[in-house]
Amino acid sequence: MLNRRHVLASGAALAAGAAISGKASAAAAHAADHENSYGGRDRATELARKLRAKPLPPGLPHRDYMPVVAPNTGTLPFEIVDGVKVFHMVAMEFWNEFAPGLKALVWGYNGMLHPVLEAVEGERVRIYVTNRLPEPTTVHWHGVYIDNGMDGVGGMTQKSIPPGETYKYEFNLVEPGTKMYHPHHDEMTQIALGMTGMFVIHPRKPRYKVDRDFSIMLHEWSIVPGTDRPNPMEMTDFNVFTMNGKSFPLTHPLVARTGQRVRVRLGNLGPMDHHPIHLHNYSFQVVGSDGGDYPRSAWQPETTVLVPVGSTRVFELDASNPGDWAMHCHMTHHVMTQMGHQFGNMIGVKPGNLGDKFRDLLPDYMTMGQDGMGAPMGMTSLPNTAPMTGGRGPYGYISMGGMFTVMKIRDNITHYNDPGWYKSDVPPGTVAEKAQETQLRRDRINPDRIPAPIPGPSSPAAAPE
Ligand SMILES: [Cu+2]
Repeated sequence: MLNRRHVLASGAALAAGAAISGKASAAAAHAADHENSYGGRDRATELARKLRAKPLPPGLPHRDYMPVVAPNTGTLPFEIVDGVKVFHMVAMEFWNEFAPGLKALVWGYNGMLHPVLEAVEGERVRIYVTNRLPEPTTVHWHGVYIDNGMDGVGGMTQKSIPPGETYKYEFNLVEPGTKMYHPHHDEMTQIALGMTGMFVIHPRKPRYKVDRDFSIMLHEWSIVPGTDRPNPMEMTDFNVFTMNGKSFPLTHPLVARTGQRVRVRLGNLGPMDHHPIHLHNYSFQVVGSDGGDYPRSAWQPETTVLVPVGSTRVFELDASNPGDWAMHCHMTHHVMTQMGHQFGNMIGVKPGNLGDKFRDLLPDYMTMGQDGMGAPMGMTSLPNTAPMTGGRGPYGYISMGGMFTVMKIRDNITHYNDPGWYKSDVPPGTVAEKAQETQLRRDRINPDRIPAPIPGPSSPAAAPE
């Protein structure tokens, strides 16, 4: 007959057995996870060996990987020659339209700002770089495990590429990840003028697949209103903020279908500022960086991910809720375009014709928002100057510009062209709207006791339709 002690003892034995098998499977999971991030000294040795080993055959889009979508920019084309993937990058100057009304001369590659280099783990790439700039340049492959002489540090690991010449970089891609590239010669000038890009190296065998894979390079610029050259001397007061070279409303939306798994790769090689990028509605998982995929145990639920200068961050989400979801930098001045910071706070002031008077002396002067700054400010007196804030939306003026875009999730779409605004699909009764007096009274709010707006110097700041 079992007594209480027996029961306790056998229970303890069962528990111990469970703990052992639990420990074993946890250890296996931990080892698998670990391999994706560190993998130990053996893996490090293996990487070094693979640098000089025979490469794997070149990977092809749609067969070996699903290409990334880089809104507003493109992916660099390649040729395959004798089992090597060949790219040709041309460093050059060209015009970029940042926002409606604002164009400037920038430096980039192949006539594009931030074009994506896309390749596959294990293959070999040969990248020609032609320098059509007025000064030497190099390309550094940021985060890429590489032969030292291919690292692109001008004067240290190679001779900088003189104007007019073409240099050749060639290496095996031994590690996948969301990497980047940029010059390592006169970085201050060349990066400030736009010479940065994403270098996406797809894994040969993905651990899992996603349905949409977006790539966005963040950048900041200093362009004095009325001028058309970004100023590389600027250290703090940037006034144009872009995603793949565009400010809202020129940023293309990120379109996905309800139910899809969506990946967003963000890179930041801007001169000085980190960008906390926020996506509305969704708690996403941060799954990797330029250091590689995070082990699943390190995935972190967030709604904002800080993308520091010199880093990439990758997040993923399950798109379960349709709508137009804003995705933007959460620094308030980074969702603005050009504005003057050097003048006083005008909130509550009656400016009259102050602006005209100041502009006689200071051509880039603009009087700033005495009723707040949510309404469009065209600054029409200045040529080549963007409005400070966003653009027209389905319900009125969107008072944000700069580093702002929209993730558009839709049910049952069959293509990824811009589906327009969600307003046309919105389920009835799900939009914030003017409260009715009967509703207020029902909910014990007395409409007669609601305070009047603050009397302003002009009529209350109404956003124009
Ligand atoms: Cu920012």
